Amino acid sequence: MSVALITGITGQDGSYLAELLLKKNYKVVGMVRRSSTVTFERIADIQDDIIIEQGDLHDQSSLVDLLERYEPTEVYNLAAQSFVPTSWNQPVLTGEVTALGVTRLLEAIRQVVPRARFYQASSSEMFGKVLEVPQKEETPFYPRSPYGVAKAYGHFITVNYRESHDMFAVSGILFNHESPRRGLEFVTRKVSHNVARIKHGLQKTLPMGNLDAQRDWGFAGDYVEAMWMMLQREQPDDFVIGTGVTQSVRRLCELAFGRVGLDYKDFVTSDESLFRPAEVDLLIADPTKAKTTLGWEPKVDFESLVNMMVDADMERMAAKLKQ
Ligand code: NAP
Ligand code: G4F
Repeated sequence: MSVALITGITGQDGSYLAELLLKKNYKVVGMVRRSSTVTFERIADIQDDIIIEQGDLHDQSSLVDLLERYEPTEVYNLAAQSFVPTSWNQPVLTGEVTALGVTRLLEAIRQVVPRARFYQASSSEMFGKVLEVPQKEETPFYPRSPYGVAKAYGHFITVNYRESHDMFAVSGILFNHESPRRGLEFVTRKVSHNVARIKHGLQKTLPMGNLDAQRDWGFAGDYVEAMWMMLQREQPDDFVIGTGVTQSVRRLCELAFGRVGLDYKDFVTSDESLFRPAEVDLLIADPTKAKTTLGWEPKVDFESLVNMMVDADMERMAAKLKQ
C-alpha cells in the first residue's frame, strides 16, 4: 500500500490532496501542529479515514519520528506561513517555516526514508517582479516579499537535494489556486465571503487594496492532481502549474458582486493599509510543459470558480443566519 505523509493537511490544499489520495487507496498520514483549539474544519469529513499526527516544521525530531513510524512512500510538503502580507510583519517566522522548514524535512527524509518521493509546494510568488511574460520553468525569480524569498529558498534546496543526494525531490511552481475552502484573508475568499455578507444586509462596504493586480487563478481541486502526477513520473522534474489566463482583482469584484445582482462600484472602497510595500503586479503562467509532459490541464475556468465560491458563501451565510 502507498503511504503518503502530508504536512499542512489542515490547509486548503492539504484537504483536497488527502481526499484525492484516499480515492486512490493511499494510507494518508496528516501532520498537524499543536494548537489550543483544533483547526480540522476542512478535513472534518475525512477525519476518520486518515491518520492525524502532531508535528511541526520548526521541530526536526518530530519529523524524524513521523518518518520512522510510518515509512511514507510519498511526502507532500504543503505546510507554510502562506499569507504574503504576514511575511512583512513576521519575516523571521516566515523564513523559519517556509524556507528552513523545507531543509528540516528533506534532511529527515534523507536520513530515514531516502527513497521516498518528495513534493515541495513552490509558488509563482517567486517570479515576483516578473522578468518574462508568461512565466515558465526557466523564468528567473525576482521575489517581492519575505514569503517569496522564503519560497525561492525552499525551491532551490529541493533542487539541491535532488542533485546532491539523488533523491526524488520535485517542486511544483503553482500559481494562485482557490476554492470555497480558501482562507478568509486571501483576496478571492475575502470578496466571496463579504459579497454574501453584503447581500444578506450584514455590512455596507468592502475595503480593498490594489484592484489592478493581476493573477492567474485556478481551482485548488485541479491543482492537487498535478501534485500527485508529478510524483508518479519516472524521473523527478519541476513544473509550472497554472491556467495561462490572467485576471485583475477588479474583474474578480465585478464577477463576484454580479453573481448576486450587485455592482461592485457601489460597495468597494479603497484602503491604503491593504496595499503592499512591494506588489507583484502581474502573474500569468505558461503551463505548456505540464500539459505536454504530465498530461495535466485545469478543468475549472475563472468565472466558474468565482461562481462556485460566491454560491458556497451565500449558502453558508444563509445557514448561519437560520441558526
Ligand atoms: P494554507 O491553507 O494557508 O495552509 C497552510 C498549512 O500549513 C496549514 O495546514 C497550517 O496549519 C500549516 N502550517 C503552518 N505553519 C506550520 C508549521 N510550523 N508546522 C506545520 N504546519 C504548519 O495554504 P494552502 O493554500 O493550502 O497552500 C499550501 C501550500 O502551497 C503552502 O505551502 C503555500 O505557501 C503553497 N502555495 C499555495 C498557493 C495557493 O494559491 N493556494 C500557490 C502556490 C503555493 P494550521 O491549520 O495549524 O494553520
Ligand atoms: O489573494 P492574495 O492575498 O494572494 P497572493 O499574495 O497572490 O498569494 C497567494 O498566491 C501565491 C501564489 O502566487 C501563494 F504562493 C501564496 O501562498 C498565496 O496563496 O492577493 C492577491 C492579490 C495581491 O496582488 C493583492 O495586493 O490581491 C491583491 N489585493 C487587493 N486587495 C488583496 C486585497 N489581497 C488581499 N489578501 N486582501 C485585499 O483586500
